[in-house]
Amino acid sequence: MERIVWFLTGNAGKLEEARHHFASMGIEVRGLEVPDGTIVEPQATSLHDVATSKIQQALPHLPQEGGMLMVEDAGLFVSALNGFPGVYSSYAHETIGCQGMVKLLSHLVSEDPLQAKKLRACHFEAVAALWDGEQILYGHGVCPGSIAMELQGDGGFGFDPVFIPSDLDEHGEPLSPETLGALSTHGQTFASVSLETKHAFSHRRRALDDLLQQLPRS
Ligand code: ITT
Repeated sequence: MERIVWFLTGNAGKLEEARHHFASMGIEVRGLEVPDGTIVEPQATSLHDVATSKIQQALPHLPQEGGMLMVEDAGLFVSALNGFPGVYSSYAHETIGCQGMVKLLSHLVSEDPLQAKKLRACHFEAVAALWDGEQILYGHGVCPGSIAMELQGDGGFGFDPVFIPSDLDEHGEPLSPETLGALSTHGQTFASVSLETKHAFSHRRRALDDLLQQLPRS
């Protein structure tokens, strides 16, 4: 029988990415609907704590037919802003958006592209938490990169139009900004590349892989 993961998320982009990824494992991902106001986003300072709180709040709403329950919390951490917006990324995206992020960093420019990348360094981070029926398993993923000088591309969601991932080595691991990798978006943002390409780099894919490794195969 196909395994089911109920994914609590209000973000259609995240649901699509998780579906795409879990399908290869024969796991069906379904969106978990809960009445408005059921889940209170905690004022926590770590993605791990936010994810744990949401799992605990959502557990009573797991459908009778059973299955696993997953939440995944992500954020964009900008070095020059001491990690802001981090756990507040959703709010920052709703308020200042990608345009505001570019504006916040507009003073961080250099004619040297490498220096510019370093000044505008950031990373996406994701924590996926999954209730497997007995315990909560956690997966963690990071994707380093830099903030683009302007919005680019119309795919993806959230801060994708301003996020340029760092290159990857031949094993798919991220490299420091000065190193040219085996896989590169050549300065393109996540919003300018295919979902497959985003997945090769993405914090979400890494967090979900980390989680999948902890699940029994059947
Ligand atoms: P949930 O209902 O699942 O919590 P959310 O949109 O609030 O959906 P997160 O808290 O995980 O999602 O992420 C916070 C924000 O960080 C999100 O709204 C985006 O603006 C940004 N973000 C997270 N992952 C991203 C990605 O892969 N690409 C672009 N932006 C991303």
